[in-house]
Amino acid sequence: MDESGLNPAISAIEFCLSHGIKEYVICSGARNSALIAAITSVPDLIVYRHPEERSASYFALGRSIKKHVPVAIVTTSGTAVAELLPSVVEAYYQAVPLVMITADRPVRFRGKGAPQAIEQHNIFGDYAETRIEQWEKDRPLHMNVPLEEPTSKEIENIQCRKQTGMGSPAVKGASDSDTQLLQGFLDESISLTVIVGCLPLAWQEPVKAFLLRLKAPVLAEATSGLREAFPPMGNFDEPQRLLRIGGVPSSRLWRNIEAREDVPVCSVAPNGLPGISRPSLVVRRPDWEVLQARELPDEAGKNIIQIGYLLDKHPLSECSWVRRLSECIPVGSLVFLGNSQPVRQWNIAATHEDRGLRCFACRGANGIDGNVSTFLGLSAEENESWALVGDLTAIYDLAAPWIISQLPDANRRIVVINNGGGRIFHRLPALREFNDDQMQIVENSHTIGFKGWAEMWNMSYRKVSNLADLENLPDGALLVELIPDKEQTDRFWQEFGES
Ligand SMILES: Cc1ncc(C[n+]2csc(CCOP(=O)(O)OP(=O)(O)O)c2C)c(N)n1
Repeated sequence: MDESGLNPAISAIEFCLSHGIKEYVICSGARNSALIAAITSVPDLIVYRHPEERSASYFALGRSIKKHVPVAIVTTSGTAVAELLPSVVEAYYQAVPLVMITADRPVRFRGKGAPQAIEQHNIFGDYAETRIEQWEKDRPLHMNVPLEEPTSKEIENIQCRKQTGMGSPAVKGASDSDTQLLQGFLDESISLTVIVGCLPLAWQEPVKAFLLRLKAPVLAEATSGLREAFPPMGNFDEPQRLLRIGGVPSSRLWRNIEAREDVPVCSVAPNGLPGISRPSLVVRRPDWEVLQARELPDEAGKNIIQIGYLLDKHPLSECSWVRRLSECIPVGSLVFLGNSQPVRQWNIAATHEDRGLRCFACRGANGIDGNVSTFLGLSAEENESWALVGDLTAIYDLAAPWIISQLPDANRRIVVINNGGGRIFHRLPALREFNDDQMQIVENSHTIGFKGWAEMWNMSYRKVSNLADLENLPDGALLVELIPDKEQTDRFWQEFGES
């Protein structure tokens, strides 16, 4: 450290520049002023400002997922740092290179309980790399920067000397041993079922080409980007061997596989985790192009879910609304699917017509927090983007729209499916014996409306409870409060039969 004690701030930002980091989401405080000075000393960086670290960090996560490069979130010291944990966990499970640059008080304050000095070193534990030389951009990086109190003169003189470098690609190249392991699994498979969860964008085309060669039954979730290319044809109830590609799927097929110890499973997972507790094969980075796909017996059967008639019968049920949205969201839009039911409902009910919709979700840790912020991060350079989220999910992230005024004008539609609480719990068999009072606690039942939320952030507002209400939507940032029909929704699920 030089005399000023601010060199660590410059070094941290120069490290980021050398790795090509161009976007910085800054949550200010006094302690991180040297970091702010270092960032703003570099021309042509993209700088966002945000007063709420949790939302800000999810916004940065959305930027990083979208651009497939590291994006930095910058905070002051103290609880500001702790606010980042949820998004760091999500980034870890999604193998996203989120970079946390946190200002700290100098090392001599550690363990002393001095003001705004919490134990920040390694605060994210296993979820973030702290050794910059070990960081491989397939997980979050935490740079905790101890800083002395700066003088105004010192701040004035802060200047990064480096420009942004190209940085290396976030996704590492293929691994020969992974390719061989996966090839071995394929060669042993006489019958094989494939389930595809969230795929890194760079994987979508090669995985699609591989699956077209493989000709096995494929259940591709919306976040794989391949759902429309592989309509669900085949026997998914009784898989004999299962290949999972991408993030952990949300479908019942994957949940059931945990107990099916007779079914060998191979996961191709960017985060290297099996996603089930029993033994299975895991590979991270096979070379999709060299994999030999032995043609498997044609197992195509009936379409697994013949739900068209149920959707017609209950046109105002939640799933029918989701189908309707999947048909009327403009072609080519970005779509974010909130956790809880929207992501599941889309997988079940959305049209299989290929309308070029690009679907995203936070399925790393399945949290209902930060969903709106992640959506806004994903939406930054889009002309038309839509989020479908539950009401509690929206309530979790009320500060998210703060960022909208810093984004280019565009059609950003936040659809809150307001069913008065966490209705996913209504369908859980385990809770069937709960009485009304207990269900109220579990579901957090409420009668809150969202008009005031739209007004607070200068968004247009549209309440939707009939199909015609979705017509002629105003341009710009729009909050759609969608009120599904409760009875139709209940009847839909009863007749659909899935819990
Ligand atoms: C951060 C976090 N807290 C709690 C949960 C548990 N949880 C899962 S779904 C859910 C309810 C979500 O309600 P809502 O967003 O209204 O969607 P709905 O169930 O009505 O579709 C909750 C609390 C979670 N996933 N994430």
